[in-house]
Amino acid sequence: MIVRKLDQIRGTEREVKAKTWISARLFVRDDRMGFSLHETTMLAGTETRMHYKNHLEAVYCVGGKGSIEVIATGEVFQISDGTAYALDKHDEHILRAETDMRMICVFNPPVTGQEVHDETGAYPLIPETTEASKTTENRSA
Ligand code: 9YT
Repeated sequence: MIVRKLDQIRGTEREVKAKTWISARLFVRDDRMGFSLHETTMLAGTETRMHYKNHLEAVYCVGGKGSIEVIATGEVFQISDGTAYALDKHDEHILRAETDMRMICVFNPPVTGQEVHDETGAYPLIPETTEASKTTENRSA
């Protein structure tokens, strides 16, 4: 059993701050669940273009409001507490936050926690290390 609290993640390397968002990674690849679980706050008044070519992502909004634009179709969906979306086609999209938006995100494959958005708004796939080194990874971080 692994139990984590946001309070334990704030201010550590598992909390990543970008210009338009702050994300706490509750579970990452090292936890060996097959997905990663994040709480991302999209900051009020910002827009973020993303394209996760290498990952599937599902997002559930539990606070705040804004919208998502699907680049391929031009569709815009309003997002508020209780709205979920799945980027099942690796959809390129723009998130616009009217207020701070509290988003619970799941990534498959899991992120390692070290990724940064590349110039296209994607995260690279980071190759697994050897079996030997996996056993020495720190699960308590
Ligand atoms: C809401 C959203 O798009 N979250 C993406 C994940 C976040 N950028 C992170 O944890 O890296």
